Formats: sequence, structure tokens, C-alpha cells
Amino acid sequence: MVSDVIFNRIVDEGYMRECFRLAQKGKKRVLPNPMVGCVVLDKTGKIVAKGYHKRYGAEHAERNALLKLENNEAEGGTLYVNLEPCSHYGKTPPCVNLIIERKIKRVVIGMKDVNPKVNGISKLIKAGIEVSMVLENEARFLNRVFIKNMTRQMPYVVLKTASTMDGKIATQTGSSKWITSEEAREEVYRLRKEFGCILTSSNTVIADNPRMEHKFKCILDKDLRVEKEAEIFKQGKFYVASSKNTPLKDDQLDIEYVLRKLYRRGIYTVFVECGGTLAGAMLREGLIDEVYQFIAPKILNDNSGLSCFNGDNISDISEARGLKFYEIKNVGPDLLIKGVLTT
Ligand code: AOF
Ligand code: ZN
Repeated sequence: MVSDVIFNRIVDEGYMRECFRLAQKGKKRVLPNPMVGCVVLDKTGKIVAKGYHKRYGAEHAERNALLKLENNEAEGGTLYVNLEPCSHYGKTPPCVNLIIERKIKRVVIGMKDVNPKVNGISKLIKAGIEVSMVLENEARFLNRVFIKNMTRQMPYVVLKTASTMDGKIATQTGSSKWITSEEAREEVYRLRKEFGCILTSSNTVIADNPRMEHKFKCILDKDLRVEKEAEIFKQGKFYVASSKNTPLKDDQLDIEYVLRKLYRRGIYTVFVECGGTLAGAMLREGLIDEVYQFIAPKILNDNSGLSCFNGDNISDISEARGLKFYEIKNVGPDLLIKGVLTT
């Protein structure tokens, strides 16, 4: 009996992982909607349809899968989907209606929807459909951008930094070219393209005069110190946040205000490239969701070198911020560590 329960769970998790794989086929095209995949089994347990949400405004994963069935092979079967099926009329009609109509017996979901308009689970249960949930943490991780966007009305923020093994981004005199390799810098060019916007500070622009090739760049420049001739203005569109258009908080630009403004302009993900001061301030204010850290095989060995994060005066180590590393890879001679902030 117990082994049956464990066996069924393993089967459910396998199909849910297939939903995650399908969901990711919609990556980049679905935002601000979630990535969703769906697998449908008939009553004997055979896969009869698969589907996914292909792009923003297109049919949802469940509909995409179920509409592939000419005869209703799904009757009495199981539907796997990594997000609670919707129950509202949005750009498409409610998926729960179609699931009920198709006489599915059991629905297995990855997570509850954070969209307040959705109340699919209770509708399914009311219709006599059994509902269970598996791999919730993985499902939430997959759609962490959607969750942040929907619950906070703010973009998902990833901060990129590049340091020596002892966490230094420059010497005390500001010498920093180059800490990481050519390959790492090329990886940064690729990563930038995955985001809706690059965010940087006047300090970084003045110190390094970077081009930061991107379709949209946001520069935090409280006192409008960056000159019009700066490389950053030679390409792409930009938004300069200064004390003229942004309220101040503790005498600095209110970055949360800027992020919310970007979100309202349709920017759902932000890639921050800056020095320790802005990184430290954003970390302190809880504005960073994730860190991408390139680490060069170098040790500066000088405590007066500049740190990646130069925020608070912390006396107790328990106050250090925690992350969960989810990816580590070699990029040329360097390492790239990706981690989500957890505390
Ligand atoms: C999706 N794809 O596969 C599922 C979603 O405006 P609509 O009709 O596209 O509805 C978007 C909402 O539907 C979305 O915020 C989410 O809550 C829910 N489920 N959305 O884009 C899908 N299943
Ligand atoms: Zn739906």
C-alpha cells in the first residue's frame, strides 16, 4: 500500500517534470504570463496529448493540449499542469470549464496561481475532480519571474557582478580592467539579451564609460552628472532617473519607485550592472531577487580593495544575506554562480 503511494508520487513527479520542460519552450515569449506546460493521460495511463503556452495572449497550456484530441480520449483520465488552471475570462476562456467538459477525473498541479482572479482548484473540486499538487517548490522556482511580477507589480531583478575570489571588483585606486576574462564578458553580452532592461548608476557610467549594448537602459543619475556624449547614450533607448523625475529616500533616488515605473512601462525583468554602492543599497532594501556572480581565479589580497556589495555595517554574521545557488558553470577560466536570495 505504502509503496503504491510512493510509486504514484514518482509517476506524478515524472509527468510534472515533463510539464516544466514543455513550459520552458514558451520562455521569453510569454511574459508577463507564466510558463505553463500540460500533459494529458487517458484512463489507462497512456499519454494522449501534450501542450504548452506558446506566447503572450495565446491559448493556455491546458487548452493547447486538450484541443488536440479529436475524440475525447481524455475522459476519465489525468491532466498534469504546472500551474493551477484558470477560472477567469482573460484573453482566453477559463481552462477549468474545458477540463470539466472533457470529463477529466484527476488534475495534478505544480502550484496555486498567484493571480487573484484565479480560483480554479475549488471549481474543479466542486465539479467532483480530484486535485493534487506535486513539486511545488520547483514549480514556483520555474515561474519566479511571473510570481514577483504578479504579487509585487515590480520587475524581477538580477544583479550581475564580477569579482576576484576574495569578492573584490577593483583595487583601492579603482583599477578593474579586467578582472574577468573575455569569455566572461561575452557571456554578459548574451545574458543581457534575456532581460527587458539594464539598470546602472551614474558612478559606473562615469568611472567606466561602458556602452552596455541593449534595447533599453535605465541610468540612475540623481544629479544628472552623466554627460550626453557618454558611450551609453550612443545606442538603444534609455530612461534617466534623476531627482527631477524621481522622489528621494534618505537623500538618494527611491529605486523601488524607479522599478515600479519600469514595470508600468512593460519592463518585467531587470539586469543590474553596477558597483558596490548601488549593489549594497539595493541589497539592503530588498530590491534584488537574484545574483549572477562571475568569479575570476585571482586573489586581490587587499582589504582596501572595493567590494561587490558595500551596503551595511554588519556586526553579526547571522545578519548576512542568504542565497540558494542553483547554477554554477565554467566560463573560460572564470566561474559563473547564479543564486536566488533567500533571506
Ligand atoms: C497563461 N498560460 O497556460 C495558463 C495561465 O489573459 P489570459 O487569458 O492569457 O490569462 C492570463 C492568466 O491566466 C495568467 O496570469 C495566469 O494567472 C493564468 N494561467 N496563463 O498565460 C497558461 N494556465
Ligand atoms: Zn487557463
